[in-house]
Amino acid sequence: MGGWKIATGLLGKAVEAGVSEFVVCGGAHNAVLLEALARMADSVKVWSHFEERSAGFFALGRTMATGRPCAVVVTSGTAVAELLPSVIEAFYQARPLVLITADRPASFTGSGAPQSIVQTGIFSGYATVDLEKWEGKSPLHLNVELEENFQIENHAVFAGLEVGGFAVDFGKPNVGGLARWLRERTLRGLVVMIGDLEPEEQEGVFHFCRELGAPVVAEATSGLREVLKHLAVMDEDRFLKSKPPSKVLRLGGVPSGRFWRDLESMPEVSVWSVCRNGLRGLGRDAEVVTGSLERILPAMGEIEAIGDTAEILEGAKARRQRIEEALAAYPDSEQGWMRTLSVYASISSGVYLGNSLPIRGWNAFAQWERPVRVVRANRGANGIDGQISSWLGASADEVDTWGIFGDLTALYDFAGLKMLGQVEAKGRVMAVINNGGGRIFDRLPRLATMSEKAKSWMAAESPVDFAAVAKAWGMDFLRVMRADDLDGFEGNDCATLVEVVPDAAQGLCLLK
Ligand SMILES: Cc1ncc(C[n+]2csc(CCOP(=O)(O)OP(=O)(O)O)c2C)c(N)n1
Repeated sequence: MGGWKIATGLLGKAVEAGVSEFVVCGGAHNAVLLEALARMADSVKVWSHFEERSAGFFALGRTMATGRPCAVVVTSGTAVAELLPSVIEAFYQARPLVLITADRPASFTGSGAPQSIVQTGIFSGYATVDLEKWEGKSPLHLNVELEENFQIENHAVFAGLEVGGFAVDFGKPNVGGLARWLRERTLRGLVVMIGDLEPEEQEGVFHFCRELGAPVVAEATSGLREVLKHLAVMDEDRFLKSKPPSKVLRLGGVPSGRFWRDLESMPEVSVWSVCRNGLRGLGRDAEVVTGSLERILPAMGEIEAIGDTAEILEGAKARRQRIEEALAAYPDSEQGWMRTLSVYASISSGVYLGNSLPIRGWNAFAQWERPVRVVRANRGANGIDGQISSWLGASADEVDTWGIFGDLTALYDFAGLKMLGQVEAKGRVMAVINNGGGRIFDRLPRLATMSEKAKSWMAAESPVDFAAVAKAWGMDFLRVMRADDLDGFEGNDCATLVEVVPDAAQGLCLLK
């Protein structure tokens, strides 16, 4: 069969399986796929990139925004290998990222010919290769052998092709077991931890938590942090470690906070998770109910309110007060900056948090008054790669949208800024917290025992002129050090890079 027929046939199948957006990175070996896509451009959306690692993450961002499959189309060789990080992230987030990779004809495989590597199965268990059995809730790899030369045979191959739906079947989750476990009374009670939620899951989880009345740790990415404020534990990492509950119910993605990790060494705490990817998120024993929350929670029937939570919630008020006082005293600390940025971002259309420290900072220090429903992050495998791209993909159509990134995290993905030319730029703000490298490691207890040399390798300080980066990509630029430097700030018609330089000394005072 000619290359044209193979290419159009494959793209047609992808469309039938529900793919309506493609991110293309060109090369000689996938040129036929690009040409075929150019001829179907009215029925599908095509984004164009040059760097495959970023493109994979941009496509992942699109799946976050639309809930539908998005494909990335790349040439052969290491271009395919560049997709591995986004495939892994998509696997753990249970997102339908589709990899369409051009391969050389079979005779080239393993021959050492240019740009010929072994591509079949390169993503191992992270991507299925069987389109027929694919359920649309994980990565799919379509590797296709193509000749370099092709002849265009039929201009209207895609006429009448409908974008398919994709059915998700979660099988039979153990809802009865979960309901019984919830009803069991225990000495030290229950805490609900809520991670990333899909937009359609938020409403049900909100009502469930309100009826249950148990103390809650709601991550920003749940979209429920502010509306469940009256149940919030506050300063939970410290508090829950000192007074662990008997039971933890996790809803949605894996929580970012310290206490979730502490659960590894607390086998006496019984943990149940309800999540889409069916992974328990802990190395130790724990129960999992697999499925989307809007399906599982109603199946549990009536929810009985949990009693005796007054002590925890009363204590939470005092803990909240302490945090407010510290933020008022040290507004230019990194924590103070998270508060300030959250006030601006809370009147935007949504915010993306690029790495662990901004996520934890937002969870603990962001404003509590205005509900922020759209808070996104990549928490599948917690990589700091591809973050700018995921943000741009997830918010591509949105005006007034914010992304907050660590300086090292931003550095990983400058190539991702290429997409600024194709996404909505109005009011877009990329805030970079420039604290001189990976400061999250300052909190590692074992750091105290390490040599100065090794510590400097951990932080990986890399002086970067962010003004020059902004200029290179046509962004406005602003550098701020004191909280009031941002007074009166409004987004522009083009994207703005805001470099935030927190006061490290204030941060140290605040943490005391
Ligand atoms: C791809 C990848 N490499 C390394 C890590 C380990 N890691 C986690 S956080 C971090 C440092 C992040 O630094 P920065 O973006 O400056 O943020 P900060 O911690 O200072 O907020 C590193 C290297 C990772 N998560 N992902």
